[in-house]
Amino acid sequence: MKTFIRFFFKTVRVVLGPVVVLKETLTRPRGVVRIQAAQDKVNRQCKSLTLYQYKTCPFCSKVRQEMSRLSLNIQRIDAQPAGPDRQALLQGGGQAKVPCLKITDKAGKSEWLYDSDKIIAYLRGRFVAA
Ligand SMILES: N[C@@H](CCC(=O)N[C@@H](CS)C(=O)NCC(=O)O)C(=O)O
Repeated sequence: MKTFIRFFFKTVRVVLGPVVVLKETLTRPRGVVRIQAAQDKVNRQCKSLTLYQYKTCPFCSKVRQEMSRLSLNIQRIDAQPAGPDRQALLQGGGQAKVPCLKITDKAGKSEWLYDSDKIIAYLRGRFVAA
């Protein structure tokens, strides 16, 4: 069953991937404009965040659009190819699933947040009024 679901999503990504990328490019929101000091503060906060994603994943696209809307400069890591980044996602978060937001606190402890809706809710809760 798990293999079937992975195959299904892989097929959807291959077929619909270019559409997802094109739609994202054409509909990318303008992004909030903050005064420089506020944007600098947000940029510093974003340094503790990393988005594990695939370029052609529609759920990742949804999160990236929200990042654009909120003007968040969050590092994006392509976790699709087998390799150290995908391995880091699997080891840290427990699943090779995207999107996943890695949130690192001041003590260096990381939380791995899965699910596009939860990630978007987290970003809005933290940055909408920033
Ligand atoms: N409900 C989840 C769905 C996420 C999802 O299914 N992601 C797919 C990529 S489109 C995935 O990571 N599949 C596992 C894989 O490709 O190995 C969300 O909204 O984030």
